[in-house]
Amino acid sequence: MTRVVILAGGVGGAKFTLGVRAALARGGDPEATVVVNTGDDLWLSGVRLQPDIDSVLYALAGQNDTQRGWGRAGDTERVNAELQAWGAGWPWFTLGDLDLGTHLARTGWLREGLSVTEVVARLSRRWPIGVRMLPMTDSEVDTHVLLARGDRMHFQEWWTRHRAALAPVAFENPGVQDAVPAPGVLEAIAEADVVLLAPSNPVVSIGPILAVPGVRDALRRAPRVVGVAGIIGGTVVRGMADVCLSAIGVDTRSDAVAAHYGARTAGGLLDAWVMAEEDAALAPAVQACGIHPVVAPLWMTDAATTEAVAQAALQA
Ligand code: FO1
Repeated sequence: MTRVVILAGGVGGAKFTLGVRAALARGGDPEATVVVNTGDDLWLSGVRLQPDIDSVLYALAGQNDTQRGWGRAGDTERVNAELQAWGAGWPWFTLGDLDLGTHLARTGWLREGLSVTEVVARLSRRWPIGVRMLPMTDSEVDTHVLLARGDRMHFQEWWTRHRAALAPVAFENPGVQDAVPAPGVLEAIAEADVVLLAPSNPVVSIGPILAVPGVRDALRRAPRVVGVAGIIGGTVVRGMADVCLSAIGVDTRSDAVAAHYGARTAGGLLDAWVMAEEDAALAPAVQACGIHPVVAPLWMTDAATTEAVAQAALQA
C-alpha cells in the first residue's frame, strides 16, 4: 500500500489532490490524506467560511466552479444580493446560494459543539471524494497580514478586496503557537510513505500548516517529503503568491522556494523538489541546496497533465 499525505491550500492544492487521487487509483490499494490550510478561514455574516477546505471538497466532488476558481459550479447569488441590500457581509465578497448551504451546515455543526475535524468529516461524507480530508488544526488561527502602512487586516480582505495591492511586511496566524494539529494529522504523517507539499502558496497556504506546532517535526520523521513548485518559468501559476513571497524575502523563483522549504539534510523539509521544465536551468541550484531536483512538465491543464504532475511527485 502507498500511503500519501498531501499538504494543500485551496485551488492549486485541490487540483493537485485530484491528480494524486487519479494516479493512486491506478495502483493497488492506495490511501491519501489531504491536510488543508485553515488560515484563510473567517467569520462573515454569522457563518464560518473555510475557503481552502471548500475548494478541495468541491473539486474532489466535481462540484467546483472551474471558471471562477472558487465556490460551487452553477451557483446563484440571490441570498448574497439580500445580504448586500442589508449592508451585511463584505460588498466585494460573494457568497453563492449553494455555497451558503455549506457555510450554514458547517456553522450549525460548530455551534452544536462539533470540532472542525468532525465538521470536515461530515462535509466529506456527502460525495465520494476518495481522499481523507483533515483540517490542519481545530483551532481558529486565521491569517492576518501586517501592512507596510502600519495596520493589519484579515488575509481574505487583503486578498479579495485589495487584490494583494497593499504592501505586506509579514503574515501572522495569531495563536498558532498554542494550536495543536487536528486529530489524525500527525498520525497520518507518521504512517505516510511520502508527504507531498502541493504547488500551493508557500507563504499563506503551506506556511500556516507548517506553523502548527508539531507538524515540522513530524515531517522530519517522515520517510520522504517532496515539494511541487507553484512557479513555472519564474512566474507564479495562480494567485498573487509572488507578493507573499517578496514580503518574506523569497524571490519568485523555483530554486528560491525550494531553498525556503529547505533540504532535510540541512535541517529543512525537502528530499526532492519537482520543478517545471521551463526552470530546468535552476536544477543545479536546487541540487546545491541538498534537494534532489526532478524536472517535469508542471502545467495542470487537464486531467491527464494533472495526473502526470502528481505521478512525477509520487515517483520523485
Ligand atoms: N474570492 C474572490 O476573489 N472573491 C470573492 O467574492 C470570493 C468569495 C468566496 C466565497 C467563499 C469561498 O470559499 C471563497 C471565496 N473566494 C472569493 C476565494 C477565496 O477568497 C480565496 O481565493 C482563497 O481563500 C485563497 O486561497
